[in-house]
Amino acid sequence: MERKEQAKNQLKKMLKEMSGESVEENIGKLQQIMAYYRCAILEVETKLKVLNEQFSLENERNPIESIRTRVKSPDSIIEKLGRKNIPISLKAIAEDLNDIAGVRVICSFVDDIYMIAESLKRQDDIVVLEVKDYIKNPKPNGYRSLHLIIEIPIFLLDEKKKMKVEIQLRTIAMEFWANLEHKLRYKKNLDEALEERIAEELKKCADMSATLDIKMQNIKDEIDKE
Ligand code: 0O2
Repeated sequence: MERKEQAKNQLKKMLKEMSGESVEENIGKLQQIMAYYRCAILEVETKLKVLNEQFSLENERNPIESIRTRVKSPDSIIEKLGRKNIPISLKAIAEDLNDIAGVRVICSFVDDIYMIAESLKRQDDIVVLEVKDYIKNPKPNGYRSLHLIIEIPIFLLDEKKKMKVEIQLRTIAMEFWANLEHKLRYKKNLDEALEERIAEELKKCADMSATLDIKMQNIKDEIDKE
């Protein structure tokens, strides 16, 4: 099925599952909320590009390797609300999920992650609602990243709206591991023993990637001292 068609069907499915509200009433409102999230992503992306530009002017290198953005898919919204036992509604989509708008920032070095995060936190139109530091405290499976949930204003024709955006900051090594782990997690129907062994192997890979990040950071620090 074509991607556009698939997205439309997912959207219809979500609207049908909204209790007590008709599809016709909701479609416009839902499209509007999603557009607001897309605007919030644009704001955050611009801020990140400005920081990257300024830093590279002063230091002759880019701390940000790449930026990826996404608005959460309807299927993923349904799955997450289900996981959190929250009934599907427009209110839940507007207020209860923190990561409908997602921005992923891939940095060169671990220090760059904290430098970019601190810089964003200092901006006076951003409110940091939550910080999850899975770099200092990795998840038991080895997942590492710095997550910020922020609130950022978007300026519309005649109003200002505060939107939540999840920013995930990671190094290239963290991104490599998280992407492969994510893909492997979707391989279902593995027998229990094999699943356990794979989890152990993935944890070892996560530890290796953490060591690699430390080594690369140390090399950079040594060169910077010269
Ligand atoms: P997707 O498809 O990436 O959107 P919260 O959002 O705070 O209410 P949650 O989901 O437990 O609750 O938050 P957390 O732990 O900060 O994780 C949010 C996101 O981080 C996930 O979004 C993933 O993108 C990523 N993530 C977290 N743990 C892992 C992990 O073990 N492996 C990988 N590969 N990614 C992880 P979603 O909604 O799960 O998925």
